Amino acid sequence: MIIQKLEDGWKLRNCSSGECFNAKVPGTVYGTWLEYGAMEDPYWRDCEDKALAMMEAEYEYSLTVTLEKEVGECDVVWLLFEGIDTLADIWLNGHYLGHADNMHRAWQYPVKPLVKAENIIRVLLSSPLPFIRKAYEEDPYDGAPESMKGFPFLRKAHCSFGWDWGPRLPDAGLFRNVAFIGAKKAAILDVHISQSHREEGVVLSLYPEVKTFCSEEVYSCEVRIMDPEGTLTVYLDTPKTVTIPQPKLWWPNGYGDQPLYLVELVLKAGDEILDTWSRRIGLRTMRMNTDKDEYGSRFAHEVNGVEIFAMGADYIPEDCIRGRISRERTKKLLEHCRQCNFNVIRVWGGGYYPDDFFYDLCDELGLMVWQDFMFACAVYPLTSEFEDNVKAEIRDNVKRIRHHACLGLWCGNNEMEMFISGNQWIRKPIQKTEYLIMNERIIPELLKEYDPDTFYWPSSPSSGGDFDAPNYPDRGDVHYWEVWHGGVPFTEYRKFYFRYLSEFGFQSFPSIKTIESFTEPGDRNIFSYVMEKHQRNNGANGKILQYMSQMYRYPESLSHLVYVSQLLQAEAVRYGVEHFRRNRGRCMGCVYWQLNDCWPVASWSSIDYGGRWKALHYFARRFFAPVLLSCEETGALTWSTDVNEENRTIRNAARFCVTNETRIPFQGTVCWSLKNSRSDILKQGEFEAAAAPLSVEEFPWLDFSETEGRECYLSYDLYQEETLVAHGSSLFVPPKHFEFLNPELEVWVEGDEIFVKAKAFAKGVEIGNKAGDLLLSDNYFDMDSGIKKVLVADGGLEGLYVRSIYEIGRGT
Ligand code: BMA
Repeated sequence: MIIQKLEDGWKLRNCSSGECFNAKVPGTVYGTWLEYGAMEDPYWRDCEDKALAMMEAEYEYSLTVTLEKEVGECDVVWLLFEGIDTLADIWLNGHYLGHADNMHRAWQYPVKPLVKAENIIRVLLSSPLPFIRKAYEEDPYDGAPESMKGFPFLRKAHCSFGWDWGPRLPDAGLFRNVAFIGAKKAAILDVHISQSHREEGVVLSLYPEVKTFCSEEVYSCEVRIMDPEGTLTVYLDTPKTVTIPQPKLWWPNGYGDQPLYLVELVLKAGDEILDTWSRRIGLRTMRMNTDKDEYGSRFAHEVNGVEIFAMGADYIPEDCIRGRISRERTKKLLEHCRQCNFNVIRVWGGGYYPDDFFYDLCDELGLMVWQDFMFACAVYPLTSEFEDNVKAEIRDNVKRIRHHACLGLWCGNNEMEMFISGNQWIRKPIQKTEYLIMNERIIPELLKEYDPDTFYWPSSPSSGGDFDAPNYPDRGDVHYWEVWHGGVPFTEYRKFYFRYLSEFGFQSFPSIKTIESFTEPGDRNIFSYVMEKHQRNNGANGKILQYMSQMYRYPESLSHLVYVSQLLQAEAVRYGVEHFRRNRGRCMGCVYWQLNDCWPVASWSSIDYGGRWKALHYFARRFFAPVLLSCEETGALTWSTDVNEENRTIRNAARFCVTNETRIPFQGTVCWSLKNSRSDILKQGEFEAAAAPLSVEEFPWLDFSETEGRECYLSYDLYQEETLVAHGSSLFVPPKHFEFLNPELEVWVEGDEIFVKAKAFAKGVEIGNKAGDLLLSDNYFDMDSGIKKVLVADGGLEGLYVRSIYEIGRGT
């Protein structure tokens, strides 16, 4: 096919004010207005409100373009819009092409009879705001309360109307490529590739969708396969299947490599090449094991026959201003996932289907994708128009994404089965029926046709569908929100043995530099108007403080508050993940909410909008380590947090555990010591660890009931021969009650290494710099007295500082 991209020369006009700018496509209204300095940055202070008001207007894109000669000579010509956000009417040379009303679809119009040498394209974008208001007035279909009423009526990223971490910025535009596409005689519209793993190799069955425009020619297809080493094999004469002997299998990160094969189909008429189509695939089997077992039913990814413990986070759109998203930026984000031992990422259903490069990167980085369809926290009106619209959307996206090695499963929606089964948002009985028709008939039927090889799960969370106990702990996946939304302490995690956690989380503030990026000095208090505008979970700045009071002394400065909030979040999630990994087998997944932010905000993310790692992201590198040493301690937090309780009984004890998530046996030594605040050893011991592949080794309980928890802590290391694999420490009391000594931390640099010296036990050691752009091999760590070295991965070394929990609540 011949492609003429239509990127430059567009004009974009506000139809109310008449303001007009040259615009790039792909692009959006906000992106264009920001480029010309015609609006304030919507992330600055409370400027979001003005940006929202801009979306009451209509906008018009127009382009005058010369048709490329080669395209003009084609037998067919289409005008393709890969993504329109969202309500649009389209004209070519004065002829009306049609109405678009779904940002999740591609829109393509046959235009051969309409194109001329010079062409005028006009796209009128009408406002989404009156549309959803009117629809809601006529027939109220409800959804998440943080979003604008009526959002379920429009197939537009729901979170663009606001979410409990997202602002109301319903941008509009031509956010993906626009092009004239021409084809001569015949074209390959798509190819479905299905894999069968057999003894003789991997058999690929190829199902090309070829469209011919000229009946008398005889066509053939050639298949070319380039293996990961670059060796090309060509298969002639339209083979229906192709066998790859000695296949190099694709594995998720941590279990093996990610070799990729390039599959190319060449459509020919004699020697003339009419069209080519190519995609990169990975050879693997990928399913979910849902077999019944002694606890209920399993829920585990199984790749190449191996059950994988899913470790990762939920992904939301990376920016509300789409032009700020790029392949480079996504690459960095996903690399930061791989560096922290992620093997899965869940694309949450309230955003939009990511660009192709997202999935390409996941293929390369070994990140399995849990892909929600874009339905979240709502009920939807299943009229016949709506049904046709979402069917087309699902078809488009399934065909676009299905060949990717990373695709782990399709999931119907986010949290609909759970909420609807509890009658949330239900005003009339048909809404429940509409849910079932959509998620348990329409979607599975489409998948049967377009991607029968990929596992389908009706909702997240679910126990398999039919409103059968959707958030049940012993079957399927669970969203566990009692910690945070329910307000219970994070120690509750240990009371559960979920099969697969696809959401659980804890909020923190973004880094201080990120806060500075949207505030004036006078705003920098967590209860100020601006700070509350940048906290979308109602009252949650206070909730962070409330949770903080359970663990830490009161931090006097905003800088300390931010630091402690991040440590608190990291400790909470670590507490959960380590427990669930100790229960590998019964539990097979920990996907925390949430990886990233779409603007600068207080939220559950582990990487803030500025791309800065919060403490949680550093913790993730440790708690998702392929071989994890964890300590299940019992002390004040598990026995009694009330210091005034009569006859308060606390039994200090601990049990170590090695979780081996690799496919090779682990042999090593666990060394532990009980130390006082100066890090003098009071007691010590060691265990030989021999953990079989994909298994857990637990050691006996150690009793420390004679120990005064406020004065002593446990320090532990895991060695593999002479190499230190992991280090950690555990307290028997909340840090606020521990009698820290001043570690008198010192920090210095040698080459690209930073050294920290502590004169006493230091907890939550943070190293930072003036610019707030330091990325280190480790940070927010605990250290015994002594010296610790970390590597600088990125950022400057000017204005280096170091602090630890000791400093909190001491008037600094
Ligand atoms: C779950 C998600 C999101 C939400 C998050 C935090 O409910 O599915 O809808 O943002 O928790 O509340």
